[in-house]
Amino acid sequence: MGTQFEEMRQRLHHIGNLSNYIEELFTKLPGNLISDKQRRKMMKIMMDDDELQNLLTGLKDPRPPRFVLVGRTGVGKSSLVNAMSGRYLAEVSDIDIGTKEAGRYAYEADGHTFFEVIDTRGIGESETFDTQAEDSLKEVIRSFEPDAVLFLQKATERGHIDKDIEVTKKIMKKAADGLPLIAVITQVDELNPSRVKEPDLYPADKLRLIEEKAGQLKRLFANAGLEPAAILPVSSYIEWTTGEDGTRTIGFDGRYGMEELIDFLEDSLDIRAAIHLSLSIRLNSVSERIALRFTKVFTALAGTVALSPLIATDIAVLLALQSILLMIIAYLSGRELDFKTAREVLVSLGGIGATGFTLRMIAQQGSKFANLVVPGAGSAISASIASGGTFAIGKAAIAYFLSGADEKELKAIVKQARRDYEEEEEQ
Ligand SMILES: Nc1nc2c(ncn2[C@@H]2O[C@H](COP(=O)(O)OP(=O)(O)OP(=O)(O)O)[C@@H](O)[C@H]2O)c(=O)[nH]1
Ligand SMILES: [Mg+2]
Repeated sequence: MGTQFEEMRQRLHHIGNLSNYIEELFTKLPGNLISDKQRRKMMKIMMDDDELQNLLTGLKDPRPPRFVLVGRTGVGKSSLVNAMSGRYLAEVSDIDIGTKEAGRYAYEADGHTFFEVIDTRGIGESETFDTQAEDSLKEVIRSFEPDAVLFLQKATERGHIDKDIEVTKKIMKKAADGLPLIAVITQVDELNPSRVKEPDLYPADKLRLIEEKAGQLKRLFANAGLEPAAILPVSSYIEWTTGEDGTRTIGFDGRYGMEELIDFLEDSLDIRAAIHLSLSIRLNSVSERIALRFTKVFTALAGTVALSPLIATDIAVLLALQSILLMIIAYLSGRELDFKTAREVLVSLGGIGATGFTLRMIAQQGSKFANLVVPGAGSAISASIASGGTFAIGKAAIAYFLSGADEKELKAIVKQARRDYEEEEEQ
């Protein structure tokens, strides 16, 4: 898949092993910043945190997303998979699953599997899809352990939608209970005026038709007692250009709604599948996305740390935690996992007053940082200040290390992060 991919995959894998060397990271903090007792307590809090452990597992063992695709022949299942990945993938028959209504496939390019799917294209048309066929399909789907069910319906379809929804209902109930059901309205470019293929140029009328379709499908699902996790209209329209060596690249890009679909999948799939998805199709922004995940996890951790009686009054503990977050984000940008890089950004943010007194203090302390005096009980940090500050620091570090923002931009980002955090707190 290319060296950039391989490098990033290894970098993520390395961070995934964080549990193994968290202790080592703590030792990279300057001496007597925090006591041994605090260090042990902090380590325990981190090791016990499900969100953090979950994220680490995903980074260590990414695997292709597994979808059950429900949609008739020609609805655009294969095209959707290509459109999501932006590549012309090979549909490889994976194993014979012994039912004629469905097949299991891997979508591949350059020896890399992007997705694994069970394609149920045959069900709708089949006259022989009886209880027995249903049961065997149920077993097949269960052992496949899908991440989600994708229901596909053409935007221009008028017939048999009810029947397709019934089939979906059966599948959900029998084999996919509790999984996200994502309804995808395909080929929206074919809605009037169908000659307009350029998504940015869709006229208001076309956009209105798209919205109507989504509303209509939602009602049909509701009538059947089903509520999809999302209803997403897309166009997978791509004109491929074939090169001399037979490889296909995008000639004309008419994709619509694809970013929304991928965003939704990243948020709702199992973490290992979500990270594989980011890594295979959003390589350029994957480090930023992972950094944001870490920022969220550490934002919650900071709250827990601030509430822990052992360390509640100690600002240095919060700094230690934030430093580790910074080391991780710096590492995602390709730098060393060391305290020096973390401090570099803490100090530069201190200069712009990022998180109020916390950072100004470090900036002033400079080389005396190691001797930071434990503030008295009066300066105990509340959980919400600890979390808010950590969130702002994470966002600023992402901007600094990964987007190369300048000081002015950083200021705005930090301000925005604090507002975002406060808004979320209020909800
Ligand atoms: N205009 C337009 N055509 C599309 C779109 N998606 C798919 N098509 C076309 O519709 C036809 C069927 O698309 P496929 O992706 O092969 O459909 P499928 O669901 O995989 O079909 P089976 O593999 O037979 O089950 C092809 O000619 C595609 O080029 C789209 O978003 N817009
Ligand atoms: Mg197909």
